[in-house]
Amino acid sequence: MSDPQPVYLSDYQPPAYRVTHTELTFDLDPAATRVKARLHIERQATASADEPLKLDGEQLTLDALLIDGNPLSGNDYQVSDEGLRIEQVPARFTLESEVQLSPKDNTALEGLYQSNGMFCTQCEAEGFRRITFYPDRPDVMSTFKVTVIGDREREPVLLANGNPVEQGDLENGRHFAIWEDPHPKPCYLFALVAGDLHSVGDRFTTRSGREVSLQLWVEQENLAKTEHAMGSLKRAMAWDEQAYGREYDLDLFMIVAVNDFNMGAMENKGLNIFNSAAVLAHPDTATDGAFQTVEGIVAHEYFHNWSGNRVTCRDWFQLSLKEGFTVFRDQCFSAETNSAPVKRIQDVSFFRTAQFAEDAGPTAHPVRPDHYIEITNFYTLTIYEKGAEIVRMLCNLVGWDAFRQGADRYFARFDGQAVTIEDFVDCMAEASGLDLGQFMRWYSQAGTPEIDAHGEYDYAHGEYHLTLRQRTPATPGQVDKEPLHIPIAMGLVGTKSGQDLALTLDGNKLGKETVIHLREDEQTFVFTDVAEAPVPSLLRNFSAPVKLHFPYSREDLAFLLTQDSDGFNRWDAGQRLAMLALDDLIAAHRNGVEKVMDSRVVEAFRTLLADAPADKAVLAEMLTLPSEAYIAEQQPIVDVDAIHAAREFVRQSLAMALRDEFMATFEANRSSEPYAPTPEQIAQRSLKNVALSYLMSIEDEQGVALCEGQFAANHNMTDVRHALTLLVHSDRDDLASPALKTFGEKWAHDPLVMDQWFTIQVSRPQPEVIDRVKYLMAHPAFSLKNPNRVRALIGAFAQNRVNFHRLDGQGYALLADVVIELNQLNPEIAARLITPLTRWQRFDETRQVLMRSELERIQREPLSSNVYEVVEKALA
Ligand code: B3K
Ligand code: ZN
Repeated sequence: MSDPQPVYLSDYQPPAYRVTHTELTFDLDPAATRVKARLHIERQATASADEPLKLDGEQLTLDALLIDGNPLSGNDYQVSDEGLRIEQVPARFTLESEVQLSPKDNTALEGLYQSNGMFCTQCEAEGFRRITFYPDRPDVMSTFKVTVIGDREREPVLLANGNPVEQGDLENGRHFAIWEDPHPKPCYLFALVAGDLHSVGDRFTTRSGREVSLQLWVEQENLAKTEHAMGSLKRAMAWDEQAYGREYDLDLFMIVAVNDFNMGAMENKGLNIFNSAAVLAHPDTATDGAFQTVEGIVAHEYFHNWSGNRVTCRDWFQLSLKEGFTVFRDQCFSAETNSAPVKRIQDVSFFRTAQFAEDAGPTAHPVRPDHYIEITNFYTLTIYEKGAEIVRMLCNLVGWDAFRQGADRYFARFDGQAVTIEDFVDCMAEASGLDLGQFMRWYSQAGTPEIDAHGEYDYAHGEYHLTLRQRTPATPGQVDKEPLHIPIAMGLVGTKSGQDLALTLDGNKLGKETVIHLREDEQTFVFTDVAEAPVPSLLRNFSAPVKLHFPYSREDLAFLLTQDSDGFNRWDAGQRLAMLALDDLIAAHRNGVEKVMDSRVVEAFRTLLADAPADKAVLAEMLTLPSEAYIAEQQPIVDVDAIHAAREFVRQSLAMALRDEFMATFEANRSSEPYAPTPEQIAQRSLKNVALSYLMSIEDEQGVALCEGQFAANHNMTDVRHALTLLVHSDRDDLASPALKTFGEKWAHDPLVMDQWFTIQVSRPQPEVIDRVKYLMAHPAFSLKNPNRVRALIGAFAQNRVNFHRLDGQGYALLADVVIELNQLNPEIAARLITPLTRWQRFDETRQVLMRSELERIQREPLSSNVYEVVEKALA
């Protein structure tokens, strides 16, 4: 807890010693688990004979240490806070150690801990050092043999990675299981689970005929919530074979659901461990969104088996090598199993809201950072989502066929190795013949590039001149930025024909859509033989993670909204049009001027409703206004109240003007079909629920009745939750209170549903919410020790823009209090929770002072390295 020091990428040294084989024995006990390790260690040829052996280890009580069977005396080694050091070791030897640890006191949920009485592990990134002394770095890869000993009654099920080789009874009511994983792996992929678990099983036959047994392990009461995850797993296994030619490589694949988990899930070899929220789903308890999340995360973790496990990262600076690639893979999978345009719209809208904010704040960092204090703080939107956007750009630049060949090369060449981002990009360059030198800057340069575009149609010559200028704003520690290689997918839409025009650039006929490569600070592209005046459709399908500014008129946007052949850009045109109207209304609110609704937005929405696109899910997205968080990102100084007022005004104006259309849309999309999370049903429900939101925004009497009816009908959680949210967020306590009470009583036994109950209440726009948060923190279903509960209550409150940013600072103080308490219990979650406070520069002077003073209050505490790093950056 004293002045944590940064680690630098430039300091990377290959390991002096490797572990070729690891044998572990766990004698499980909540307060005193004993871990015996037998490590087969070899000095690397490149290391000198007097190189000391340094093993990582934290919070371990060392009871025995032997080299080749000979006990070491206290003078032969040193143990510090960071680990174990042995000055002299042979070139090749076995090291045996025995340590003791207390899983029940492990509230950080890293290493070996207990969740609801169940033993489980989380080792990525550096949790293994809390289990035994070991070179805890991803470039040390070893085979593992693991013996787990537990209580027959308390822990009837004993699991670890790989294949089961033996099990049996011991005396005193104990029993054991032995597992062997033949694939060398870094220790961050180690996993152990022991508890009273029940499984559902299934099978999958791989393309080459390997029979894989699939097991999903849960607590007994959750057995009915496993079907969707199992189906998702099988779809993911088939997809990876078909899309990437990747087969599963063991005879057994297991997923375990645990209640206390810091992240979504973990891709441990053969034994994925999941946050129960990311794996359990039942129509009565999970929304459509949750079903889709489960499918995406199950696929993501499965895909890691190749992109991450078989080929892993050399060091943690390369984290995006596995995460960016794997997110890209899961995005493509979900796009294929659901509505592809909607998947892209949802991903991009999240990205532009949350990752852009990260890039614009004090914790901005490159996709490959060059230093960190606490690697746990770098599991960020930049590493994951921007990393995925970079991989997507690569795919678009080289084309799918070359991309797939590049991926094949990568997996073949580096199988069983720990490698770097260059290794990946080199494979893509080799497969495509493209020079990706300049492209590599995407990995080292932080910040969101902005492109100022303008275009001119030359009637006399039938030419369209498109000029693009790029700049990337300074980010902490990176003032000067170099131009990036930016692929811009585009078309020119003829204003007369409404069609994509044929594109000719430098004499080359390019079809009706092309990707232009922006490489310089400024470039002009001259399209010739342009038959009519066009409106450009730029950055189609969000072909690069940039902000693109083009001086579109509202007429241009209304035109693109209906005419653009790119579904994503049609949606985006609607968002841009709404943004222009919102900007005016925000200004009106600030200046105390009467708000007037832009009739062009109303007419655009009327057209959408009358002449609806075939994909109802796309329509639902098009009818959804930019979120308050997204609007805030577009403002130079965030005025939370003006944004809220302006957005509400637009919602209500649309609802009043188009009341009958929304009513008709609602009626046309009601259904009493049995629930299924199919794309068609999800699309229909989302459209119906968007219509209901508009009706409820004006508390339309008939709308209220429909909403109450939907809540009471209890048809599925998507509809119930949506109706409950609308009732609770309305201004009517007579609607909110009884619904909350009914729901809370009905689901008191189900923590994941109670999380939704917490979130809905603390997201209310009404000002007394702050008291509600405090009251709910004392609710028996709440616990600061459970990350899901913290996210559902505290995390959700911090997203409640009008109330978190109250002018009396109470919202900030509440968050800081929780961060201070969690800093002791769970530093990883505490550090994540601070994020909204780190964005203080974006607000007005009064709020800046309040936010900073809370950060300073946190800074005065004795801090974990996690919280220390974030606060330090935020106040720098
Ligand atoms: N690889 C894990 C990350 C867990 C790290 C937690 N400190 C989840 C994933 O990306 O699949
Ligand atoms: Zn991942």
